[in-house]
Amino acid sequence: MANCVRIMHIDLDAFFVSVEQVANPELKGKPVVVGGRPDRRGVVAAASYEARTFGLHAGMPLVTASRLCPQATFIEGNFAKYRSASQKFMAILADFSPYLEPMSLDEAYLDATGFESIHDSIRQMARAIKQRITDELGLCASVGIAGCKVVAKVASDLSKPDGLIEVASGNERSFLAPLSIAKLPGIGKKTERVLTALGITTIGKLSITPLTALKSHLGASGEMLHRFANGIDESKVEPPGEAKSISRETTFGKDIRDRPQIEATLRYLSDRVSSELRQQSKQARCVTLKLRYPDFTTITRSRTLSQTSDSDQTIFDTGLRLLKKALSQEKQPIRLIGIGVSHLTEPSRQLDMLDSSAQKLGQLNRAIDRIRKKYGFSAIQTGRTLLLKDIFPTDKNGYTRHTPGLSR
Ligand code: TTP
Ligand code: MG
Repeated sequence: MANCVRIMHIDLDAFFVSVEQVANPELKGKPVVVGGRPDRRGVVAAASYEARTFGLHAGMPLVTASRLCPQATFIEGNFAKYRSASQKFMAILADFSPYLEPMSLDEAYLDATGFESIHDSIRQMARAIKQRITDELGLCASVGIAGCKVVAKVASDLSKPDGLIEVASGNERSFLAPLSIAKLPGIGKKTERVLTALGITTIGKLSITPLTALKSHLGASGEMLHRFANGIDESKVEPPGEAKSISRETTFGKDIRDRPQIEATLRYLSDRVSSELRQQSKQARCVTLKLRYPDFTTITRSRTLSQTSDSDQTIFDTGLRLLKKALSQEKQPIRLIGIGVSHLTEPSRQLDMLDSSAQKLGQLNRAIDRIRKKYGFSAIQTGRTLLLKDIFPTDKNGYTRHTPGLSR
């Protein structure tokens, strides 16, 4: 008999917080928040399950979190520590199956089809994975097992914390049906509002809503959500090629309108993005600007480059054009700004040779990278970013932005 497809979704519980609790066991069982000091701006990155009982959650402003739960311990966080824990977590998973697709620092899909023969059952395999994560890292993972990715993810989410849910093959639809639409990946706040207004509040109801109706209200994503609601997701577990995008963003100390400062911040973030691009020996085809306003609405605007690039100047110029357009259309001050690049490719040498100005720019950028490697990121700055000295503290690694431990 052919094996039926078995996909696992593994996600660590309260990841950043749990890493802090391993380092400082006194924090175990207590309300803990990683994200920054409560008197600063910025948001909760991770909240312990004890903190969640007070209503705290990721993305909540720190001031609100400290008002709801003043007794919580607030930790700034340390990205390098979480990255290192993440690498160990992924290494454990890779011991179980080469068909592994990391989705974020603390989350991965694993294709376990056919692995029953090694572990007695897939459920047993999941238990063994959870055990190793606890024994070796002191962390807790929740696991969902199902016939496709989207249902496995819903299952792991529902099982949290320290959970394990297996959805038997063929039961995907009935498993999803009673759940609220908010549990379905791909349904954000906005889509939830549209569907609720139509009287669609459960995934079951969504699954039997005619496709044409969904498409007329939700556009192209209506089709995907209809498939998901019916427990259908054909996407494969894809072991990583390389990074698909690189981005950097920051929240300002206070909402700002000052154009030179906004542009200087964009310049700085663009430099960090392009420097990372060159470090990965990649070029980008697409540049995306992200802005968040004081009311938390967030927009992204993208532009395709006529030629792929890894140059500070090109990425900044493109971001700046997008920024100018966005600022002309929206009069609110800015809370957060970010810039990212995507559609990454290997550098094309031929173009460089044809275009000597591109070649010179490339040499200049590489020289800058060498100096920064030796003396720190702030050693070289364009005139524009010097303005930032007034709004962000600096250290050897550059400006420490809103959440210093999490700045990259
Ligand atoms: P999640 O897996 O979404 O959250 P979590 O691990 O803290 O909690 P759980 O999975 O048990 O619900 O994200 C993993 C880490 O990513 C999280 O610990 C901190 C970071 N993160 C942010 O920095 N900002 C965010 O908005 C979110 C959602 C996560
Ligand atoms: Mg998690």
